[in-house]
Amino acid sequence: MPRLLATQSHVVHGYVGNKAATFPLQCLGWDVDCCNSVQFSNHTGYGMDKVFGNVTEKNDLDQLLCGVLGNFPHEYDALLSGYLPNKSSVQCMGQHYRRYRNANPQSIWLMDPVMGDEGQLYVNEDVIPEYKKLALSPSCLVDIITPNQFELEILNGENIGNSEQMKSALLKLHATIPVIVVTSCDFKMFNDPEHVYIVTSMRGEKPILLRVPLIKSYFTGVGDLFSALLLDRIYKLFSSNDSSVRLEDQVNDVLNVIQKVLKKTLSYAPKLKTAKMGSASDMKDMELRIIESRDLYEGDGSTSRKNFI
Ligand code: PXL
Repeated sequence: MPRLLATQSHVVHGYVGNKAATFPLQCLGWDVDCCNSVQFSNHTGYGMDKVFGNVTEKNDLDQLLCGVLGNFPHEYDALLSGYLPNKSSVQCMGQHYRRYRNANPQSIWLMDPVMGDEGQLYVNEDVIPEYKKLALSPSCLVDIITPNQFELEILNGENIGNSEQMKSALLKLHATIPVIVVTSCDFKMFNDPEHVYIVTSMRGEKPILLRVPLIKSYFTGVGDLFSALLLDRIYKLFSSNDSSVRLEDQVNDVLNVIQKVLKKTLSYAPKLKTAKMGSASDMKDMELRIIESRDLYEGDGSTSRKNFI
């Protein structure tokens, strides 16, 4: 059974961070260990006046990661990192994961550099230089990174307005990281508000563009579910010696699963509607139906390339 360490949010109610990642990964046969970067009552989309709980203090996060990686120095096949609220939590995760990954070269590390979306930051600004250091250092040991376009622009220090600029941002990041999946591009770049565009890029190969129909609502935790499922598929891709299995097919498969999970989630909402961020009842209706989707995570093995452009 493959084993994974995930460092990201815990929410008591609902499904983001480790709550969105753990059960799907367990369904896929992973033994999942969780280190919680925050413990909140619910996700922040409910409105900051409705979020209770705490950020895991620097010393506590350090102790937890020191303890688990000290006690079990060769336990994990994969490392996953997601939402980390501030500079010291990014630094702490980075130091421990780097050390582990260096001592266990067969393991893989997926880093989702969660900073914000569509021009808006939703973590402390001081995480930016830390993520830049982690992702761009010549001794970077991250295997897979999953920024959205806004996060890629932050890492790159330049806006991306066309496909040439996208290619050059990818090339720059490939100097340190072999696999990049840009999880959503600015729709203005494609003049197509009906679809979400995704770029998958393997170092040394031509980037590939995929798109899926946009479901007009406001879901939270989709990125966390995406990174968990992608890590599962990439781990299996790297461990199989079958060279006909390709990254873009794995990403395509994960996108199909996510679409089904979102449709399943909508099917339980009282009425089909567009949820608004900050509305507590809308947020509750749009909590991902992680349990109800249990039969979807494997994917259907479909080789349909309908999402490819
Ligand atoms: O990645 C989504 C996420 C993770 N963690 C917390 C959040 C959110 C999105 O709102 O509030 C605490």
